[in-house]
Amino acid sequence: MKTLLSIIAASALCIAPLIAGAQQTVRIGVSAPLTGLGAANGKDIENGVRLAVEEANAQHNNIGGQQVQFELASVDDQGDPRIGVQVAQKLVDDGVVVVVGYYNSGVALPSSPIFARAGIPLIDPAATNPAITRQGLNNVFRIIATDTQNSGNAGTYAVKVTKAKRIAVMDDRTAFGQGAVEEFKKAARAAGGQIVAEEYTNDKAVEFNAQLTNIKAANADLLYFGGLDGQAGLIVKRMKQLGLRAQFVGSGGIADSVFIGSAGSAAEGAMAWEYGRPVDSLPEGRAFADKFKKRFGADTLTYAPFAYDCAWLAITAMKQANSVKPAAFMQTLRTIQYNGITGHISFDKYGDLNSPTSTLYQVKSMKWQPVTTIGAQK
Ligand code: ABU
Repeated sequence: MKTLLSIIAASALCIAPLIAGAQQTVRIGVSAPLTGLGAANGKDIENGVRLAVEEANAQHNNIGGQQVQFELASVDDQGDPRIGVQVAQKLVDDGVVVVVGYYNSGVALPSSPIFARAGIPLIDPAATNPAITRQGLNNVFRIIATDTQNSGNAGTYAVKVTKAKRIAVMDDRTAFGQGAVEEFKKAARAAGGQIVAEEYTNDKAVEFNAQLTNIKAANADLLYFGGLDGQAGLIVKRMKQLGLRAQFVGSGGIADSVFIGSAGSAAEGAMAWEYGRPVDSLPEGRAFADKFKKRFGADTLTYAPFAYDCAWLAITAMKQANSVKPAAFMQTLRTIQYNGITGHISFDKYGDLNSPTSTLYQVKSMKWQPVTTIGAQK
């Protein structure tokens, strides 16, 4: 009897700490460019997720009967498709249950099938090429308007509202830039617009003399650029130097401080179509921007609110499914109704937003100011 009691006491001693302190670590992956040309936006995305993870951990969530500690597992994809594929596999090997990514559409496209094969949901805060959600994968969700929507709005608006008569386009030959310009052209032509010049560069170029000279010679009154902030800034600077007075309109990923820093005083008057609604028009937008600045000592660029929403969306799906198993909470994601910082989130059959929005901004007094918002996301 004495021996039996000793065994029971010893077993209880072993089990008790497990019950009291039962905790599991749940890894949330992030893939974004943390070095190189897109690093500022990549850090913005990473920090958006970091903030959500820190807030969730402060809540001491219990999911599936266990205390959950969320852990950020971020990788630097350098905005390079080949590196992106390698680090996607690393995230899978490290046991992440969900991934927030990408900044670059050109990285999202080849990397997303890796998560699909591993049964891991990918929630996209920033990469907007429409094909990302049209690959026949069942694990991809995107909480931001696509370029069919954003650049489509841009094309219609350029013809119908700006009344541009002679439109030039230029892109950076990335999946994003080229895709955005294609969507713009389709919409502009459908609205009766005339494309008088089509130029391209590459995403590393810093000199655009030849293309802008051609656009000037074509007597264009509007230039739509498919590319990103730093390069767009250099383009408007060169436009000014060449006396090219066409209205500059950017395709997304441009209305931020990186563009203004790059363009200097030539930024004044530039326009860009961005995804979602202006932060200050969102019920919790200002509070989010303030807490982000307090935590990281810097203003958000464009994508931190979307990345924050991606992470909270995943955590909310885990809580609703009462499971951190990807197969379980991925089902919940498909039908979720979630009110995020960026607006209401629910998905269509492709994993895209049911009600996307996009906003036209213009630099006035060296600040990006909203001009108009299209779409119904509340
Ligand atoms: N959507 C703007 C960020 C760049 C990209 O999609 O590649």
